[in-house]
Amino acid sequence: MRFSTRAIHAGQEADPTTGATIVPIYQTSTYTQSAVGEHKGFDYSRTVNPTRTALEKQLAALDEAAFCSAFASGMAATAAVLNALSAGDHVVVGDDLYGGTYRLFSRVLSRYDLRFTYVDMTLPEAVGAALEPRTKLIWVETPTNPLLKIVDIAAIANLKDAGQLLVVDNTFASPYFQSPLALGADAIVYSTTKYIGGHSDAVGGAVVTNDAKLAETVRFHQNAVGGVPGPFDAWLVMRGAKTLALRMRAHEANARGIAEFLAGRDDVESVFYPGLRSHPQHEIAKRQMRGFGGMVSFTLRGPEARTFAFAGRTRLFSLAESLGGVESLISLPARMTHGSIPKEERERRGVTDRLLRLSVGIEDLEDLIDDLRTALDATVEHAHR
Ligand code: P1T
Repeated sequence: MRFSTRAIHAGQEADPTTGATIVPIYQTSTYTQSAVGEHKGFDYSRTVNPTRTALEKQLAALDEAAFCSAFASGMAATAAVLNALSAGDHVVVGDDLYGGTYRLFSRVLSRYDLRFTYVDMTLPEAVGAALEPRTKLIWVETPTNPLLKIVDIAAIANLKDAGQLLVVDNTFASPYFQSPLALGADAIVYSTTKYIGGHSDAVGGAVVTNDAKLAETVRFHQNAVGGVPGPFDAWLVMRGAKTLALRMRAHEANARGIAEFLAGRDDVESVFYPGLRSHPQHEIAKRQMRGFGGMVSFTLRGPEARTFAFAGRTRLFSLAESLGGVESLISLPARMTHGSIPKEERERRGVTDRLLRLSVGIEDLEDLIDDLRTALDATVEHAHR
């Protein structure tokens, strides 16, 4: 079956008790047993819940994978993968990544004696050079947040040995535009809060894999640590995921239009969008993705004050964290999503106070461009000061 059919049908069997066509929200924490240990496969909702199970089957199918565990957030999903490691293990990580992932690695897990080396993953040789005998995990985000760098997943997969896991955070591309498992990754992590849920109304995460042993380890920690989504959130993510293909196509068409609009303005300094021919990894993106996604980052000419004024000036683009919903958002990563990375470190990586990030929604493109044009024109005097 093809993508949209899987998105709409996988895991979505009619309810066995009532025939309800849509999977019900099983809002229960527990299940009545007919005798001690005798039940219908459900004993306690941290361990298993039918609504969550339906979501997990659907999400596994989106990546044509065998296994999925759903989590209460993208961070809980990330933490569950890292739970597979032991003290003393080493991780190689990209140096441009979501600030919350950096915070989890640098301020929580490093206290458990896990070691992290950050490298520019657009250079596979830098990844190769960072590998150590104790390296157990290579953590890739691509496209990266917020600079939209593209990491060549297959090239990195070729570097690793059997004892090393390659995990790709596929949140920005979504399973519609990128299939990391087919490129050699061992597992995929999602924040389902973003494109998969798609409506900015639920927080969630997922780990997807074909590796039965890894799947069992993640499932064990899902239950043992307990970062599970409630039935209603699982249901919201599941409902959103059914329209992922339609939405991703619309996000991409709008993002492409906006990237081109911005690139054509004299008062815009640089535009980061993997779909632009000028993007340094455009060829890799073309090869490993089926589309370039809905995220666009850019910097304006002029002083920092203009960037701040502009960010507060758009009307359709709400100034807000997060991404991947139908509505457009604008953010200042250095002050918002990446604020937990120390300033010096952040700026070394290119996440300056002048970087703006758009999550381009699926409104009418002309309205979105009008909104940006109005805000740019209103702040243009700053640019020439
Ligand atoms: O917010 P949560 O569902 O826990 O997901 C964390 C996460 C993981 N991976 C990537 C690539 C992400 O972008 C995120 C969350 N990011 C934002 C909230 C943001 O605005 O960038």
